[in-house]
Amino acid sequence: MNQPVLQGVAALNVPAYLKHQRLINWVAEIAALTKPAHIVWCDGSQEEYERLCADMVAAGTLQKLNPAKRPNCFLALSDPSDVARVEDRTYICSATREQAGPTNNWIAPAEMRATLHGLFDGCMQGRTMYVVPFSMGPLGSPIAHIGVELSDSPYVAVNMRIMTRMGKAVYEVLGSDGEFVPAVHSVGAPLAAGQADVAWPCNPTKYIVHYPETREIWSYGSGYGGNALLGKKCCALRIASTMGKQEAAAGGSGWLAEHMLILGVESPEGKKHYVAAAFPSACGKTNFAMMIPPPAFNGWKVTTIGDDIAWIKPGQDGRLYAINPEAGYFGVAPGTNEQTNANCMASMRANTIFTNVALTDDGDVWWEGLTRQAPAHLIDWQGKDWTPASGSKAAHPNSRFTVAATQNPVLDPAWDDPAGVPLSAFIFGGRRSTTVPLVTQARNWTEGVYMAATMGSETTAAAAAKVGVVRRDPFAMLPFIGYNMSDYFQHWLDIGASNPAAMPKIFCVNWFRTDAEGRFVWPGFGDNMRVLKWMLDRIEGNAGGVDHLFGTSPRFDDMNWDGLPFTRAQFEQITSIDGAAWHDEVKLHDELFDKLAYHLPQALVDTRLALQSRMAA
Ligand code: SAT
Ligand code: MN
Repeated sequence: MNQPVLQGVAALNVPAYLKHQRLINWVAEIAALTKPAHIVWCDGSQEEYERLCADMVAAGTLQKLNPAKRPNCFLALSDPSDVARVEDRTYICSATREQAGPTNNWIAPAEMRATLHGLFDGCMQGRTMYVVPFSMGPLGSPIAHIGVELSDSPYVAVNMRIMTRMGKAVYEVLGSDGEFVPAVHSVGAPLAAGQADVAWPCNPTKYIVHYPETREIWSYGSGYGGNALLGKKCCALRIASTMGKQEAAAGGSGWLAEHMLILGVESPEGKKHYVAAAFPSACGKTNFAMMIPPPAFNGWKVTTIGDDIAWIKPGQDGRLYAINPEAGYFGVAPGTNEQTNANCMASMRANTIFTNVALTDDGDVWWEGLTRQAPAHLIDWQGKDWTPASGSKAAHPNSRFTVAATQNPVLDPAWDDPAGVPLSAFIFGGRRSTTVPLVTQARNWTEGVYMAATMGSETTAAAAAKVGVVRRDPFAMLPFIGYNMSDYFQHWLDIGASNPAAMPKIFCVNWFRTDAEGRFVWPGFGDNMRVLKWMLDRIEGNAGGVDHLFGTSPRFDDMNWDGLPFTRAQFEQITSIDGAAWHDEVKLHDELFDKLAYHLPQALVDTRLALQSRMAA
């Protein structure tokens, strides 16, 4: 291979096994721009992972946890300013503003390129640039896509190894001319000669930028989660959603990249269904994906395909097939415990990277909700002494664990199947303390798309913004659609129209209604199995329900209550439909549709009109 010579920066040192000249040239070009002191081509090996972790321990970025309590586990504490996705700094730089649509930040590509060129010039000085090849989806699967992330963060390199199929084998799939998504990431903190590093370098200026036309990702200034692990939200949702739409526009069937968990549920008789469920960030997707059914559901099994992202394509038979493009979980720690998610607790007993949780005196981790009683002393997520009297949170509300899917004791046997699994249902769930009932089935595809499109949710700590305000979050994809949202709605309608009889049934759920004291009424977690069971019975055609304004919901007697002391009055509290509240709710749908008027599908407008006339009747 031709090894471009770099002026004044690190030698490229391209490994002999790499046969892709375009990729090599791109790495050379980015190195010439960013000027790293060293370049490391990640091979994805265990040895490399251990070496990078040891380097980060030496640098103070990671702390090794007590091997007797958490073998091969590490703790990273971020800069206090770098703890979540930055939606207001996230851009979709398509050729025109209309292509990005009113829900995305947009700057003309040429202008953004000029800005980023300035920021990236020399931004890796004094640091190592890691070349991180990754596959989203099983290596070589026809559904999978390959990306390469260039990052000056070793934390990113090791997290990407857990979260994706990362390493040398990716180059074999790429061959000498395969397509890949180029992704450039810098923490934006160059080091002058002799300048000491900090534990978590980052920059107050942040840019998370996507160019859908060229399928490029550029991320600057943050080392955290979805801002920096570019295979996840940036590639597997924003770029991939655009790809799925583009393929439809080019005359193919098109496909969907969705913010959905995928789970398998098997009855005691051995009948198995797969369902995909969309919830906004930090609304319990990981818990739902690893759910343990309550004792009364003896013999029922829930297994995990994925906990955050689904890529979904029509198969030969017209049904929709889903894969999980990821290989690990980057889940929210607070609230996770042996009662809420025992499978998750088992997953993170070893080989886990924790970020922004608290450290116990015996070298283990702790977060709010892990135990009923907090330890008497901790080091909090900001590295400070903490006691229960401190009055602050010991773990950041968006603190996370990174763990390989293969550590999940209920991993579905088909989780790595390149063909994907056929879906029987889509579930859409928001976090709403009022208004939206426990569960509703859409009477047809269009009604289901309407439900998903108008979904609202109270915001969580996963994004750097005000928490707890209701915002419209269509399909739980507001921060993740890489193109115009109205075109995305149309894409969903088109996929449904391709084979209506074979489509999954659509449901919307709300686990989060509260009582007058603000307490959740629905027990959630394993008891969500009761709702899932009603859905499966509906799919099989043997569960009752009652039709109302916007769909079909179970009556108390349509659900299985074995082993749960849940009263009719409580059921009423979480399923009642308050006419006045719905009047206001539909006004908010109107506001959303006004905002999305350009290209808004007429079918959704008609659905809203029908809803309004039912309300008036
Ligand atoms: O985007 S993150 O990976 O940081 C978390 C999320 O929003 O789901
Ligand atoms: Mn997510």
